[in-house]
Amino acid sequence: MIDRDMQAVGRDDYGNLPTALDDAQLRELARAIRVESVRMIHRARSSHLGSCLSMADIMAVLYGCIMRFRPADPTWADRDRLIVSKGHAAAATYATLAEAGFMPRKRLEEFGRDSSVFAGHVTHGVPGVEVSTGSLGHGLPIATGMALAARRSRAAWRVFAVLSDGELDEGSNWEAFMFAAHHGLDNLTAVIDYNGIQSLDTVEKTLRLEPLRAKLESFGWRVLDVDGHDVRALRQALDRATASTGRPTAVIARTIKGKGVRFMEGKVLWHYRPPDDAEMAAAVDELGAGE
Ligand SMILES: Cc1ncc(C[n+]2csc(CCOP(=O)(O)OP(=O)(O)O)c2C)c(N)n1
Ligand SMILES: [Mg+2]
Repeated sequence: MIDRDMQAVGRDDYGNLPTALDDAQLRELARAIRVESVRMIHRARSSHLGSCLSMADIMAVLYGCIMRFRPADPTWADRDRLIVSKGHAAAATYATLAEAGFMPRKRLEEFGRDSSVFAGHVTHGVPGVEVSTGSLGHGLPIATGMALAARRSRAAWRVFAVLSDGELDEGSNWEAFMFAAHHGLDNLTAVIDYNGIQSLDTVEKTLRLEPLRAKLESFGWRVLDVDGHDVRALRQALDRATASTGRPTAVIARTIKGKGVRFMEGKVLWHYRPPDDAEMAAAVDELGAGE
């Protein structure tokens, strides 16, 4: 196991994490993202903890073994780009970036403070953030444009977008799905955090998405369907996605909202509600960091 402090992991001359963390290290990274998310949202009395816990493994795998980036040089021209389209999951996004080395973990304490750049929705200006998000349905259209730009400039960098399932209610996504397939953007990967819950109810009751796989395939995408909490399965899917030729890839990552904290798992409540002191302590205890 790596040290809980990812800053201590051996890095190359550019401050990068080792190119590929192993499965145990990826799980440890995901756990660190979850613990930080709990603490940040508790401290700021903010929202969207369930959303953050849902995507921790996806973020760990993307930053731990898939994406190419240099934390000491966040705007390195050849970096892979990630758009976190479910921008309400800001705590997990900032925690991932801190764990990946873009900034000291201490900076996460700024989350939700007045006039801090660490706003409650993913905000450009935080080291490593490509684009501000939060208004759902914009991330994939932006990622698609970036992927087309990379293609046209013959650049080798890839584009990833992390979307939520409720977010697919936004019609703009479907225009982007159509556009990306039309242009054969095989440098684009969309990861859909498919937890089955949106703000107020289940996806099924709010606006049915199924059959999602068939819909995406009919739009011309390659589709991979995986357990979104199994780091090995995620890694294999994302490796396959980046090796895809001729078509963009969608990874349907089946997740549980609130994953890792039993009393939050699968509950709509924790979309908005921050944990109180006792709930925070119980959550951190269960995640294994102690207090
Ligand atoms: C355009 C737009 N409409 C409404 C909202 C308010 N809102 C915030 S999160 C959310 C849905 C959350 O569910 P989901 O998209 O499935 O994300 P999850 O938290 O489950 O990953 C909504 C409707 C928003 N951010 N943007
Ligand atoms: Mg959802």
